[in-house]
Amino acid sequence: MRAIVGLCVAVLLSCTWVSRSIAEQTSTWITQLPEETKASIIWYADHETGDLSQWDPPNCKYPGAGIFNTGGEEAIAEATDRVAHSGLFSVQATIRGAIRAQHGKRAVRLMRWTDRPWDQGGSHLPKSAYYSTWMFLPKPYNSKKYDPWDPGDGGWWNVFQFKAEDENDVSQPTWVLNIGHDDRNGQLSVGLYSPINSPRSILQTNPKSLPIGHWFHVEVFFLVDSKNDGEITVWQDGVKILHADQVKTAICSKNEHAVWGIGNYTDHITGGKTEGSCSIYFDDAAISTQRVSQTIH
Ligand SMILES: [Ca+2]
Repeated sequence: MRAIVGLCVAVLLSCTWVSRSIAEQTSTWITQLPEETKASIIWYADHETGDLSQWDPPNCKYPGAGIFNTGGEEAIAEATDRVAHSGLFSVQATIRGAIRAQHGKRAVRLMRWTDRPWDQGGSHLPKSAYYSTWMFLPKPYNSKKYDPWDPGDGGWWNVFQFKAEDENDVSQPTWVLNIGHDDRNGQLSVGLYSPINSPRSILQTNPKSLPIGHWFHVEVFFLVDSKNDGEITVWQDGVKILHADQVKTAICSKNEHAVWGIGNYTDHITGGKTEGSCSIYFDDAAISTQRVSQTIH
């Protein structure tokens, strides 16, 4: 009898420890932000639901968001516990078959254009806001294209983008954060590309390299304007790395709203297990009216 009681106590203690342990692990980065910063968050995804319902809410006719993949079974977005910035889960964005632009584009796109589903009283995202996410690159991927098979774009790898609808209500990219590869030292860094401005590319003068196998934070301030009064500023781990103002950030005054997304999108990449395959991770993504990376040092 004494042995049975002892066993029960041991099991109870063990259960208590497990539940506390999980609770501690699921206390996410966002819940630990300063109160004022936390109060400015319009929307976030920490993926602690263990699925992608924060990006693609079920049972909504008009979610104001969604997951848009290109490439059939060669583009997969899924929640994973393989790595997590905080809590237990992140989102894994995987593409395969992105080889020398010969098989077309492969894309995972996690997109938002409202603060909450239209069905639940959602509104367009504000005219200006901060868009952020933690990212994890497990390998030093390289999207650069080389002669003689470079079709002329030199390579691109879109991991964070803004879009807007044109006069015909067709969604088009406005500003893209690409990850580029420096062949001289093998380092990766973020650059901006905008097909609706001139010049189209803005690169860092002294590129801040991206870590491989470690989480890093990317935050963008985006002010929407279809004339030339828009603004975009990029911080990496709380350090300002890119900026443009007096630029176009929407295509037409009719659709002066931000559409934001993160993902894994290219037509050529190496550095993974096989040519054309690439998995990257995102966690603790947020839209806010205050800069969340002020707390990162
Ligand atoms: Ca998480």
